[in-house]
Amino acid sequence: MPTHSTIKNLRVRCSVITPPGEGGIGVILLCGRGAAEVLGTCFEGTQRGAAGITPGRMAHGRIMQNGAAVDEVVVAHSAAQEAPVGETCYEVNCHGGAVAVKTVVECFRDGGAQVVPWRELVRPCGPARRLPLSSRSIRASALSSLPEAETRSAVKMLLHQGDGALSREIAAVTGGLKNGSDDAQERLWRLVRGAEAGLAMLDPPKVMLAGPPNAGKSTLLNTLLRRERVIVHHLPGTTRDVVKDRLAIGGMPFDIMDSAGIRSGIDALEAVAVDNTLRLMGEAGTIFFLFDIRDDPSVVLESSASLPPGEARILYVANKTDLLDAEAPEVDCAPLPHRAPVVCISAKKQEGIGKLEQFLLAPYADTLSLITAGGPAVFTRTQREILATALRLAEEGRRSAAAHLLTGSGAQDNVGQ
Ligand SMILES: Nc1nc2c(ncn2[C@@H]2O[C@H](COP(=O)(O)OP(=O)(O)OP(=O)(O)O)[C@@H](O)[C@H]2O)c(=O)[nH]1
Ligand SMILES: [Mg+2]
Repeated sequence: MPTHSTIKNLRVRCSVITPPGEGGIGVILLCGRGAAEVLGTCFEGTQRGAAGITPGRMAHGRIMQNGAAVDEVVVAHSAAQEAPVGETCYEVNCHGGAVAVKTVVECFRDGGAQVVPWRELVRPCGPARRLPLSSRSIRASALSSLPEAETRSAVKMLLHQGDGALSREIAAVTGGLKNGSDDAQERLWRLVRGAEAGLAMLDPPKVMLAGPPNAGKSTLLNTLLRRERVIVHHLPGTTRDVVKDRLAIGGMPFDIMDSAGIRSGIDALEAVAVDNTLRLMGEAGTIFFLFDIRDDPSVVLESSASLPPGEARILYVANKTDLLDAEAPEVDCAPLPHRAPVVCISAKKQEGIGKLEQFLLAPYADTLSLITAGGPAVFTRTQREILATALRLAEEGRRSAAAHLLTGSGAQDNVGQ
């Protein structure tokens, strides 16, 4: 029997491939050279053990943890040609309850398997994998990405790409590059530029609401989500944990995070919450930095000093304009770090919210309407990399090399579709 560390060296991976949540059945893939050994650590077959489940066969049995059965399962050994070369691959069908699935995964992990995201195990195989721009590969990627699409627009976008919108455009670009057509490079540039929107539809950009305590961050989160998601209170320091939720604007999903107000001289618990806020702020693509429009500038200056220096798009949001006697004054952001624009809103009265939504959509606005109307969209990083390299070649005047790269990546399959 191999030891735990030998199994680890055999890089056995497991992943749940059914959607999260309660369901009738949960399916876990267990793959790798030592998959039989990992299965053997916890599978008790009714008629045969793990070693007896030969390729193409199935076995019924129980998954055991600390001597007790945790679930009843049916294990299928994938036919050899479906598994990556040299690997054993089992499909373990267990009961679909979230706890059952989680416990079976735990048993495999304890047996030496590494838990990986499902996309690492479920990939188009064969020629499609080697030719990422072939119509077959694009279709396979689009369909296998459907479970990740969390907005209607993302689903529509993938279905259009599965139907050939991207393949046809790549074929037209490739043909144009070969025959010297003027607009081929322009069309290629549009594909590469629009990739950000296609990718963001499946991997929503992170937006952080940050700023001093009591600025109205939680109120703004509720207003953007149009429901009472988080507690709002007049006492500063209300929010401790970062709260994340999904927001869709014009069909584009965003992960929006409310956070603890940034300030110093606080108790140990709040200090942990602030540290957490600062860490997550570094991961956000967009930061709305809120402050009370009536705040003393020194308060705003102190907390804005913690804004990360990185690539994030920052928008200063002067909130609570409804509490001003007169029209909102011009807010001078010059002393604040980062050259960022400022908008005035009232989160409570839902005024000025459209400006925030426009700011979020701005990087995608051009391509979003095209994509939602069924146009071509680049939706994987590999597609973007190849197309960006082809564009660079075309810009250097090497049009036939660019066409060659696209053809070599599978684009020739698309011609005539
Ligand atoms: N008048 C008015 N009050 C607001 C507005 N936005 C928030 N408030 C009030 O300001 C107080 C603080 O709001 P929160 O949303 O909890 O502020 P926060 O930034 O999340 O505060 P912490 O979680 O403590 O960091 C509450 O009493 C809100 O009702 C606004 O636009 N106008
Ligand atoms: Mg709050």
